Amino acid sequence: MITRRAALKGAALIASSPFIINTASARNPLSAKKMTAPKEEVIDTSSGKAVDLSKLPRIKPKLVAPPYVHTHDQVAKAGPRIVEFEMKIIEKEVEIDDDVYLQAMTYEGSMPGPMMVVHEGDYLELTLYNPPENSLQHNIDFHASTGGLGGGSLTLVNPGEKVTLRFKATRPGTFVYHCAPGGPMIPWHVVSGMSGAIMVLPRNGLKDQNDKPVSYDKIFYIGENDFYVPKDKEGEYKRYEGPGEGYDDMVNVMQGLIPSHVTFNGRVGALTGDNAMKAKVGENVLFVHTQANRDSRPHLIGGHGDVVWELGKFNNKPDVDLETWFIRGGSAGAALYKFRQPGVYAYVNHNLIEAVNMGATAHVVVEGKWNNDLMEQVAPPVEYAVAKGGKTALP
Ligand SMILES: [Cu+2]
Repeated sequence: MITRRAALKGAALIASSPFIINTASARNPLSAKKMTAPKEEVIDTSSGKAVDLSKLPRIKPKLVAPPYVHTHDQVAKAGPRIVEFEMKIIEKEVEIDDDVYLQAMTYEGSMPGPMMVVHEGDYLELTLYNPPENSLQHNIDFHASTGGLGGGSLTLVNPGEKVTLRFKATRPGTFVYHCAPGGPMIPWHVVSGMSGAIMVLPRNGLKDQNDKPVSYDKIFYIGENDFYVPKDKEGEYKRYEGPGEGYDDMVNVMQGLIPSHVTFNGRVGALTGDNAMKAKVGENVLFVHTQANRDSRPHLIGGHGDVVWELGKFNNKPDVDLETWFIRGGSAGAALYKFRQPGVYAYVNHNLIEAVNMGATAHVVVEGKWNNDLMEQVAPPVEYAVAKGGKTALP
């Protein structure tokens, strides 16, 4: 019998599939051979020994859209628990810049997807919904998890299906999650918006470079996306009816490795102007920065990274006093900074072409009193090369 799932995955039956593109049908820019799945891939876990977690308490935090993060304790108040989340995959058209549209694929409608926070030793249990109105197969690969392609093999869901995955958070740090539905679908879904981050906090909270406890008053979560929007012959950005329609064009742009846009939180200006992040002088702010596909170079203009987990993994000693830190594609890092001066800070990718011309700029508006000891304009601008006309010592 051919199940619906098999039909969706089987290349021979693609013509009859109601879905435009799925894992097996996509044209691989390199080789079709690479798409053959080895039989060892674990696509269900029923052969494993049952684990009894019935005694563990459960909580179910409500996810919130970035740059905000759901409420959480920094220091765990009790022992491990099961932290349940629900996420819906939403395919929708998004305006990523004025008059530039992307057929986006998202977790919960935002880019990046919402951040999940748990503590080391907790179990994260996610129910992932792929609503029937979607056109594609999706899944989730948690870099924080162990085995099963990060959960990717166990969470493939067709439109109209849901799945629940549980994994134990054994390594503290900030980690990327992203969609990875096989072969050339993987980069396409990721650069269409399907990535996010999870933070696994040490049970006793964060420690600085001297092993002293540190905490944050506020946390902001910034996801950088590289987008590859195709242009028509006139050089205008193209707009498509659905994700599948733009696939071939977008792959052509992607193969050049030069994005059309590099944005924070899914849109040029998503975190500037009225949407700027807000803080106060004296506040300790944790910036979590994620990039699922490409390298990024966070820099806070006018500030620093006081304590930076550049690799995002809290068992490693953090760096201090950084000017710019490096986020490898496929990772998330964290930087703690205490604001000492009021004003507007620009939080950028310090490839300045990407920041200014392509979109990777955010603002932090900081309230408080100016400190002239740290910086003072000793003399305001005055003209210094004064014209000689009208001045003479001659009799
Ligand atoms: Cu996907």
